[in-house]
Amino acid sequence: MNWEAKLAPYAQVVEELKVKLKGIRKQYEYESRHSPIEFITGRVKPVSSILEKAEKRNIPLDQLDQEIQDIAGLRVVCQFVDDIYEVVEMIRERNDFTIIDERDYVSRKKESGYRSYHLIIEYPVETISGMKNLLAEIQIRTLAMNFWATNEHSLNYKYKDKIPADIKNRLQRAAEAAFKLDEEMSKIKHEVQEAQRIFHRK
Ligand code: 0O2
Ligand code: 0O2
Repeated sequence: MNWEAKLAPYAQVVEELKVKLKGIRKQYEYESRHSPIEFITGRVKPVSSILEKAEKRNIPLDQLDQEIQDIAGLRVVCQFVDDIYEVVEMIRERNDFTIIDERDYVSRKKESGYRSYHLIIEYPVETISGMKNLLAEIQIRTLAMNFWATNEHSLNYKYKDKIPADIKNRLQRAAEAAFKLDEEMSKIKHEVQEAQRIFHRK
């Protein structure tokens, strides 16, 4: 397979969505309002990870576009838990793409301790051979959830998905601690935002 050609439209999707989501943040900044978005990252799934996932789930190579939903991946990181739902609502109201699936792992964490809100969208992208509707995954999470997920992801990589029991236990506790941190911060959200507004004006 010519992977570069295959993945080029996905790279286009990632870049376009990054511009659009960063645009939301900028608009809040111009209006000196608290942005529900702290930062955005995006990536095209590396070919090795695509092949690994395809093999693990018995996905034929001609069905990658439909079956692997996160070839184009966007991550929206927020300060507060409430911000996650604000971002979801904002995305829901857009007319430039369609949400085809959503998973709320924020209110219902995964067994690992993972929290995040996932949206799978269908995004129309123009290519030299016409318009293509491609799937993309948008993960929306707080800074604390992101910190946890990043570290857990590294450990999964290191231990090839077989994290030793004692480390798994610690990760579960760390997930609870991250959740508590989010809860505590939510309680002083207005104080923090007020301070940030004053700082921003200066
Ligand atoms: P900004 O907002 O203009 O500074 P790019 O092609 O540069 O847009 P790339 O190379 O994919 O994006 O960047 P990467 O390494 O994935 O990081 C994405 C963005 O997230 C970067 O900003 C980082 O500065 C930002 N980032 C990562 N961690 C944090 C964090 O903890 N806090 C904040 N506030 N930002 C973080 P950009 O893309 O340069 O955009
Ligand atoms: P990458 O690029 O390595 O992050 P399933 O695997 O069947 O549970 P599915 O269809 O993969 O479900 O979707 P799901 O569960 O919504 O998760 C998709 C992505 O969410 C994963 O992509 C991760 O990025 C993230 N994720 C899900 N669960 C966890 C978790 O327990 N820990 C961490 N750190 N991330 C998680 P990939 O394929 O792993 O790709």
